[in-house]
Amino acid sequence: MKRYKIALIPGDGIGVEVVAAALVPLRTVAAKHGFALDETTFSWSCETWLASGRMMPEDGIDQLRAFDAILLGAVGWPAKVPDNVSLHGLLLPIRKQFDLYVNMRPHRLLPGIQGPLRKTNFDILCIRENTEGEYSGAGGRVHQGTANEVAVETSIFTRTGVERILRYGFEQARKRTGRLASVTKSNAQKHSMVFWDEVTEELAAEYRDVTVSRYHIDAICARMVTHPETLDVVVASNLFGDILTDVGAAIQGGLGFTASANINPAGGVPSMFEPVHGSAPDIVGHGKANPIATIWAGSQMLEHLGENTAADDMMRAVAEVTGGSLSALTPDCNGHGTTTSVADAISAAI
Ligand code: GGG
Repeated sequence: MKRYKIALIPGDGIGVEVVAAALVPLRTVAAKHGFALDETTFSWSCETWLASGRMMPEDGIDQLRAFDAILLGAVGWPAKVPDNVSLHGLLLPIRKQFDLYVNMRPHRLLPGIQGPLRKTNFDILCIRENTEGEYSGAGGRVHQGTANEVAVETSIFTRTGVERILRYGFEQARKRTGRLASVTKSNAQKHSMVFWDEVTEELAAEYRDVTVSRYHIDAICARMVTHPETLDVVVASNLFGDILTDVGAAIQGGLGFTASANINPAGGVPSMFEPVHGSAPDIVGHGKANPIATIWAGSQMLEHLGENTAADDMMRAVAEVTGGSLSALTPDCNGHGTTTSVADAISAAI
């Protein structure tokens, strides 16, 4: 029997609840399709930071290196730990150290889910650059606490970084409907974003079968609401992709539905799968968290591991449950279900 070593990082808040829930259908689908998930839990979180001053041990990245994949819940407990500390101490180092430069976030409505738009016929794959750009962490502050205080946050766009994420997007567009939207703000940002546009043009000459549209971030945010069906593969920088995928989450019914795959296409390191949502301290312990984003991320993980039939089976089961009685879903879908009852129903459908 094939066995996969899976590192679980439930993290903070509802991250703990949704990871525990997602494991139920994951174990069921693994048993059904004849493979095993060997799980190891790393309880790295804001609690770890409060106890040790670190979000993960110094050798945390090395501890994760031997795994086939990582399933992460959520990071952040702003009442006790500044959000920039928790993010730069756990999630971002994993993305950067393992060079998980592709962040793939699908946006489509599951059966039975209405969403806030009149339109339902959209299927968007957002591909966010995941290791550099506005999240580079380069910068600093001087003259802190004085009237002359200065804060500098430098975006870093390398040819390697921009070209490989766009190339990944072109390849995905080829596999889908042959349409790619490249997102910048190159009228205002005349260095980095003009460079992004130039690399897009260079690659477009190589991928003549792909139709390329260029959008400014503000325009594509609006388009995602008014004409989402006109978009297919969308490639954006780190920050723009993060913002845009919250719009994507909104149109697909909320953050409880949006999954995220952090991938190093070259392999050799564990890729990481997570729901897009955060730790949601306001609903912790209420059993209200929607587990579907994490279950969808689990399906992305299975696909990445090469267990495509199991991945499809899991999404079929998700669709069967969302397409059934809405009252069985969690309160974000106006249902009366709980995190565990939804996960159990998906497991039963498998
Ligand atoms: N599910 C992981 C999580 O907690 N995400 C919240 C977040 O703010 N992530 C930052 C990012 O993806 O850039």
